[in-house]
Amino acid sequence: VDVLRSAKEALNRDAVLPFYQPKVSLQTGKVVGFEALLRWRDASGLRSPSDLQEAFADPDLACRLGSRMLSRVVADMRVWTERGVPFGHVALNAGAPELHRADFADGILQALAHAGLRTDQLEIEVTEGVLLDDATVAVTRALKVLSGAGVAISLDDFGTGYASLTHLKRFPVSWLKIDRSFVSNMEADKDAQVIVRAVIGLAHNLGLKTVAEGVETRSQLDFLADVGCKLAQGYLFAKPMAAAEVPTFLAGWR
Ligand code: G
Ligand code: G
Ligand code: NA
Ligand code: MN
Repeated sequence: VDVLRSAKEALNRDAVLPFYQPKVSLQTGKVVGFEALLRWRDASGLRSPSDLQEAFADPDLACRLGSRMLSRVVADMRVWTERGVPFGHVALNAGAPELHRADFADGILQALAHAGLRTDQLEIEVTEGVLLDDATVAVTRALKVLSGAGVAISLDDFGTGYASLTHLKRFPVSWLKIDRSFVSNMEADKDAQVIVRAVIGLAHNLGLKTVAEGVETRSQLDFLADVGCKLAQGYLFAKPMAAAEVPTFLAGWR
């Protein structure tokens, strides 16, 4: 109840905002885009979705948080575009309540069009749980409309659920994000290395591109590059940062 009230207050105070974490190409070393991660400010400081589980479990609040994130992200992308900041793309996370709304896909396409942004400048991240448990006609349709319009879909946290790649191929997913639990286990656990190598190979054979999350060390990065992973994200490159820090970050990147 407390979390719900403080999330509502944050929405009313306009204190919900995206932080941005870069995605780096393992081939070129360039930043190709950013994931937008929700943060909200309250008296105790800056808080993240792990404190907000209850708010995301409330469908109405989850949708309000999601649409606030969309408008904040689009506004940031516009500012960067006007200033010539080469941000690449932004990936927005979307949960089941948002994906079930009949106007979800159209709302995104309208927001992009209104801001004069291209559809390939935005991506949507969904968790495999959404496609396993909640893959209603509405969700499938939303993903088809978005990907058909040029908004790429990423499958987040891959490997934490029980989704098979053949099942996932029924959805218009372009990117597979290998969950950070596999990446962080790779050094200590040879099985995790075998799994990551196999998942990347299978994904590529099925026409999916791969992103590794939670990359913290140089040796994880070298292993991932060696097995052909396309992109990586993690504290090795940068922690999620405020929109205002993005231009400086990009200017200082190699
Ligand atoms: O940033 P942090 O580690 O707290 O993120 C925790 C989880 O919350 C991640 O799994 C992330 O995908 C999810 N998350 C972050 N921002 C959003 C958002 O805007 N919407 C939704 N639905 N989930 C988000
Ligand atoms: O579930 P999702 O993958 O969207 O969660 C992303 C969350 O993981 C963000 O809250 C972000 O702060 C956190 N994160 C990003 N990179 C790293 C990393 O290298 N190590 C750890 N431990 N957490 C990370
Ligand atoms: Na995510
Ligand atoms: Mn993830």
